[in-house]
Amino acid sequence: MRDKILVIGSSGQLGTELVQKLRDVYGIENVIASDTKVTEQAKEGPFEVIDVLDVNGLLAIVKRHNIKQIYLLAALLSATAEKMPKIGWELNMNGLFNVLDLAKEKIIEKIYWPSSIAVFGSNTPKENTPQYTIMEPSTVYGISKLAGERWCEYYFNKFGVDVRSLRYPGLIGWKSVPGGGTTDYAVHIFHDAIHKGNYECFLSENTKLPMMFMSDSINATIGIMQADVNKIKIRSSYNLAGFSFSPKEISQEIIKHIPNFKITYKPDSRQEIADSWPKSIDDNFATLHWGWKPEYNLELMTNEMIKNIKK
Ligand code: AKB
Repeated sequence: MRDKILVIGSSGQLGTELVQKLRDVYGIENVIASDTKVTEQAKEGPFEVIDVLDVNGLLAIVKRHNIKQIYLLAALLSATAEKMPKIGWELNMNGLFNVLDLAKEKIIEKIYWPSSIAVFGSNTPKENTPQYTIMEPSTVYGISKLAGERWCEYYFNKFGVDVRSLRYPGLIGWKSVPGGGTTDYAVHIFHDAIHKGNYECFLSENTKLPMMFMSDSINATIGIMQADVNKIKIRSSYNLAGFSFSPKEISQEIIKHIPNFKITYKPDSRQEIADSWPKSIDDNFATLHWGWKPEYNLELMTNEMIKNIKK
């Protein structure tokens, strides 16, 4: 019998596509989607309402479905967590503890927990940011992700918890829209370009950030979870890279498809967050240890986004 998988926070940008792919791979009935309220996903397969901060509710559902693997996606992202620091810290940290403890107690066997490029800060080398380097995040989200990484490694070393993690760059997909992040502009720009012909960007034109097309991030996520246990040598979180661009560079790519597209710039509080993050990432360890390789670049991603949003 296959391991039953629970995806917590499954109706967000990543969860929407991850659940579909996990169900293709493991079967619809083996993947339980869950969020804090019922969403459209409930029509597509097993779905539960879960608040990850409610330990007893979480335990009851894990036992009812005999869950063996959890993908914990529920979190407040960078921009939202700055507005609600205490709630961001509480959700991002205590949610993780509740799931780590289920594995410590041997109730579940394997955890996926996403980290982020937000673990880096202004003093980190910006280009080709190495796996091991200065890490002084200046956002609530980044601080919670860095602390979470340390706890993941601690639970692995002390209790043998099989927790695996990736430091996602900005994720770009057409099936759902992100909310509360600093890299969100890279999705909104496509919708506005197609529907309105113009976009007002909340970051300045030369703000280069690491990004990734959604299908690559799904492949990386399932790839690290399926990798042989001996290949996972980093138990904090792996650097992960796709490609990097600035608002100006992505707008130039969009103009190849929509010649009249116009972008304007009105940086807001998210500019400071973006300025503290790396411009590009060295993900050599992910390649060496478990064979990570992205497929998409800026051009291929732009083609896919425009083709599918137009549909
Ligand atoms: C955000 O912008 O907050 C996220 C991230 C890079 O983790 N997309």
